[in-house]
Amino acid sequence: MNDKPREDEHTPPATNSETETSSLSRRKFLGNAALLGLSGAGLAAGLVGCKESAQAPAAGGAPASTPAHEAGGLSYEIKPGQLDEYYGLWSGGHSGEVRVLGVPSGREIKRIPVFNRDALTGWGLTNESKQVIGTREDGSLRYDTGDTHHVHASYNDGTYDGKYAWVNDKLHSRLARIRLDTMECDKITELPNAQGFHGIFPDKRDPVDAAVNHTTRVFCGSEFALPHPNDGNDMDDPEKYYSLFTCVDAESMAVRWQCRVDGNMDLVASAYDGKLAASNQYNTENGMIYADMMSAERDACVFFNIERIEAAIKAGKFTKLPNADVPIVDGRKAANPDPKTALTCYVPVPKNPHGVNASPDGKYFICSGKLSPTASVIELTKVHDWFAGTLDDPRKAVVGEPEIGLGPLHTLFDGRGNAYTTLFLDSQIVKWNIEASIKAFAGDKTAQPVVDRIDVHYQPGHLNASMAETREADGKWLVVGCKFSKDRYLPVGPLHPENEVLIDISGDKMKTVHESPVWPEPHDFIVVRRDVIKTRQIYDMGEFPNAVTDPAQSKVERNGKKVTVYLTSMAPAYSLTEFKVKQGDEVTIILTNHDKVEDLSHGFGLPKYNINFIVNPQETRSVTFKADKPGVYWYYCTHFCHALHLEMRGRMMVERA
Ligand code: CUK
Ligand code: CUA
Ligand code: CA
Repeated sequence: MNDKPREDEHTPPATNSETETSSLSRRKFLGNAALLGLSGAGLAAGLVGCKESAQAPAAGGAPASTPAHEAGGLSYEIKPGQLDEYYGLWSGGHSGEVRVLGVPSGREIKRIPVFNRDALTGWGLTNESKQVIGTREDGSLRYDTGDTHHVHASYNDGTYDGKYAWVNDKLHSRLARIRLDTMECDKITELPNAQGFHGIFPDKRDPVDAAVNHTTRVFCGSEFALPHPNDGNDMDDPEKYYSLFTCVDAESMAVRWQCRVDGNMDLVASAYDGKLAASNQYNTENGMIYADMMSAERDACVFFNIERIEAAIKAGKFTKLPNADVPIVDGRKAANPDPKTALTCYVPVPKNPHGVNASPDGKYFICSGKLSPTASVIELTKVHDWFAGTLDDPRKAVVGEPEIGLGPLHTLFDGRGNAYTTLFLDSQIVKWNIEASIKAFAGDKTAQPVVDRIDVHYQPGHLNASMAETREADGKWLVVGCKFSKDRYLPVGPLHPENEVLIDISGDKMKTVHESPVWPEPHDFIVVRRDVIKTRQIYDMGEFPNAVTDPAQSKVERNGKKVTVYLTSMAPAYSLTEFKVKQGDEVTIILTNHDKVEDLSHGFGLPKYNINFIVNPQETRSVTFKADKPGVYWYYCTHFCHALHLEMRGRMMVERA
């Protein structure tokens, strides 16, 4: 095993003992050497170390090939024909999509195109999807790139209600909603006055109306400061740059309000009482370059008093920017001198924190250190005390600060009082006890916060545990998203997959039971009990206002140069085996799938016109294009549907003008 001391602190220790924590105190805050680990060169050096230790068995004692249940843990094997216990909703990173995985198997079940184009489903090509994504005046997509980071689902009474999931687009600052009954994106909102829209979190109940105990808002943080309005003024004057926290209505997806802050925002969390939302801030310095962003020893976790913000808006205490009709309140410290009326509370936490997560008992938010080997435990009643004017210093809301390892990023929970934090630089997961960390912080020398640690391969970012962001956290499975897979899979050229690791957390010791490669780059995921999500297997034809409800209505309708083709499908045929249009026509094809059988989707591919989409059972989709090339074009079914699938085709004949 790997027992010789290493200088390279990115090398994952191959042991599974608590004794390493003692060495952490010598490295209280990361110096320049460790910071190098965050840069490309340092990271590469770290990965060389990873490769060596990869020869050693996985930490936790057992080689990965030992089934967990043999060692007395959970059974994770899902036999053919068996269904998984949990849905996993995964972000797809800069692929722009969301994915649905089964947990614990790790099987990818579905991809949900959101901010990307998708050749299979026609997302980004059909008129219906273009309307959701948004178009420019010429009808082209407003954007066909995106960068999804954080997926979170809607709540009722502190747990998931299976209605919606939301995901952010960091690239163009958009928030997308996915309806979970069909697992399709149904709305996208572009946030005004924002770049680097990163953290999102739905509220868990209404802070104003106590009777409403489900999600009505989604909170959005933005990482990058801008001059406002961002129209070319003040570009050389960083003093004028600032960031806005945005609240979006969960149902209408309209932007409700924005709140100006000091510093920037990164991740977002919402409290179980519905009254507080928070964002960790790594750039309280308002630096424009990274060296400036790391100059302060402490940054902050900023808390938003939602009820006060909404009351201020109701009372007309807001401003607006000329480019968007959105009320903006001022949450800067200077604008909020009296805690009893303050809209925001800035809780100081160590250097460049990353991640903020709400413990399932509703009591704490955990903010990771990133450049400090600590996590900060913030007690929410104390934040409320500060807002009530009975706590003099917001720093006193920090009630625990355990030293847990290098490069802590994200923290999740097992519902039994333990927290699990990814250590990016150490390539480990550390399990620690929240109450023990509070005792230790209060001076109890016998309290030992760190319970266990385990190696993962390599450089973990997010992690999540089953139902861990709800009151029903069940402490069974922990999934870890590793940013580097390095040597874990057959080599496939320069671009590597990421590595997802499944850890059994049901016992005292964590046990790694499974790994799988994933297409880059999931950032975050939630693991939802399968009974929470109730999907529909077929659509209702009546949902589509343009449905061709009777195959007998199939026809070509002309209105000047605009031609509409009404078409239906029923295996193994389209209702029209040929139709004629004229060169120069603007053609809209509306296709309704009349098959009512589960899993019976049809495709529609039209050669040389760049058309390819599918229609699911009882669904209607349409496409519009210019018939600019004369000739015969065989449209055909792209989605295998029937023994006569290959015969399912017809001719579009474009007559020469
Ligand atoms: S961020 Cu990716 S590891 Cu966008 Cu959630 Cu922390
Ligand atoms: Cu219809 Cu294949
Ligand atoms: Ca900083």
